[in-house]
Amino acid sequence: MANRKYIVGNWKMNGLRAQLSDIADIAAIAANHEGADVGICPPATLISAAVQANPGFAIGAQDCHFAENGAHTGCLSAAMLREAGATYSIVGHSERRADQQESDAEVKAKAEAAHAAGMDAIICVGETEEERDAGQAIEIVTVQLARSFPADASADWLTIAYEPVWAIGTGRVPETSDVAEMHAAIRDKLEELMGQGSDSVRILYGGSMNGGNASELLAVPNVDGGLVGGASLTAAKFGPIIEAAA
Ligand code: G2H
Repeated sequence: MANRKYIVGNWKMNGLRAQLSDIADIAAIAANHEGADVGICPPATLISAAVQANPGFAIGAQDCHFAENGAHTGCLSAAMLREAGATYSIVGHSERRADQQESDAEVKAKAEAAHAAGMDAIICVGETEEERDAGQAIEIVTVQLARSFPADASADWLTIAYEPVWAIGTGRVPETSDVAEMHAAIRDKLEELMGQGSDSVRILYGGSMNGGNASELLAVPNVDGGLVGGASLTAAKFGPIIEAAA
């Protein structure tokens, strides 16, 4: 049976208090499309206000630290984000893997920290353009997934996002046949890693998803939703993606 679609907006480093009205508009659209799960991950500074203004709408974090607390200037623990109202956290986004040199082991620890603090986790994996051109995409992504994979994983709290690095914010998307091949490979790897229950772990596609390509991408086997960046910043752009999923 197909999994219920899950559409998550990743606002990255975008959004001041003035943009809270966009979250309210998106939450209203989501409330009218109960056929899909929808959420927004704003910058951490907006989590608390977004939660308070939109009860029942799923607000998440874009990252969390793997440590419970301590001398990590500028970082936020999973418990802090949960206390602010986030119910899930993205971990291992390729921008963090590249900009902050996050390793697979750190991503694994972050997913476990999120779960320990009572949040769900969305683990991101994806290959670079060079790796795809070299024919290594599936090997790179499945190894990344295995090394980033948390202990005690369960579909109750874990989601995977496949985001080819070269498709992020570029307007380029892979052929649907390539998306299908990669999502099938991720599904197989999940079965190997966790056995029973792996079919229920949702695998999102991310990378230049928009209102024009969402229907086609969401129809690909094993694509259980989308992790959306630029096209999640306004209701006008995000609404059509929610509609395509619901
Ligand atoms: C991929 C995605 C959101 P965009 O990073 O996670 O961003 O949709 O802008 O490519």
